Amino acid sequence: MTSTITPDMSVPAAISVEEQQFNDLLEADSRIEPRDWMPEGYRKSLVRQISQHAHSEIIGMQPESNWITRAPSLKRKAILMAKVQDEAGHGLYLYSAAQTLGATRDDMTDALIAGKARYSSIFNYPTPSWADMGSIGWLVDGAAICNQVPLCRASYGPYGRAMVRICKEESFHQRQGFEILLELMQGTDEQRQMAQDSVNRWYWPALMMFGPPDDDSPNSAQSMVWKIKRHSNDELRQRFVNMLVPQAAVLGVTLPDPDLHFNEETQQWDLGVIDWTEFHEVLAGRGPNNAQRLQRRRDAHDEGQWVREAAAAYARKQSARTEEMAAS
Ligand code: FAQ
Repeated sequence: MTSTITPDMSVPAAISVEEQQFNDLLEADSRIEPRDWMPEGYRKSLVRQISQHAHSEIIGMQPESNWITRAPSLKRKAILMAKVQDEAGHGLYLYSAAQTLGATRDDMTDALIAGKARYSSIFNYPTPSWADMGSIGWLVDGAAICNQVPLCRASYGPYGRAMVRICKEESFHQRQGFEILLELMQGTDEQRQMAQDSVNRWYWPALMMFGPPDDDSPNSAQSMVWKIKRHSNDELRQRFVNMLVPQAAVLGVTLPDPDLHFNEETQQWDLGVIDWTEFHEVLAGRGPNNAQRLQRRRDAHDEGQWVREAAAAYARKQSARTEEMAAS
């Protein structure tokens, strides 16, 4: 045990050598690796955030996969298919990162299909038009990048490293969404209308992706001490809006917030009031598509049962063969 002297030189708090090493690594902005000692709360918080993030990527495949068969050209279809596959890959990196903390893939999947795990609120909204593929790329992937670039510096090594690759791919996703909207905005009146209608529907839910306001965000303070989160929810939301305004001008779309205005003093774009009731309704499972998203995930899990069984049988055979060869 070592003891630390508290700033007021009062009762010294005793902490273990391992905890001191953990604190030193954080202080030095180094990475915590799976072999390192870590407080149980740190491990739990990471499993919570990383598994929610993984579930978001997997459920997030559904709103777009809806359009793969209906994309307006072969090229658009190939791009969309590649994007949706990327999201599956992101889910896999993230589940793997959570597994390094002792979480099992089966437990995480069971929690998701039982409706006990969270995933991002944004994926409970419908995609009735092709322009929604543009809005998801521009707004949803755009918000994801704003939120996730700082996570590349998350203190937990496997999470931070997974985020580096994910962010590179999200950047491509964001640009392809922007380009879909740009093409629609340069098209007919009907296409412009379709793009604007889609932006109107996705703008506010995209702002909600950053999580509740700072004074209603129970996990933020501790996550920031542990250097999992580097910025608060409101800070990142503000950064996102500042980034969107000039991009909306290039596209020629209007952001559906009549109160949005530039604040000369702060040099930021002040936004109107977010409807947090809607956010809490979606989190409580009462969003437009919650039931459908979960049902689809359950069906996919059931339909994949034979694949999991076949893979397990193959793995058993391979290890029996390896053992036989080692024994001979
Ligand atoms: N939806 O105390 P905080 C993507 C929950 S990936 C649902 O502020 P925290 C890629 C929160 O979990 C999108 N739940 O929590 C893609 C907590 O509940 P708990 C996902 C939300 O963790 C693009 C409670 O509210 N990205 O888009 C949401 O400090 C296109 C209190 O909140 C990530 O997961 C929400 N929006 O901050 C895929 C990024 N917001 O666990 C396909 C990593 C909050 O106490 C197509 N995660 N909650 O029961 C994070 O950065 C953080 O976890 C936050 C929330 C910022 C999401």
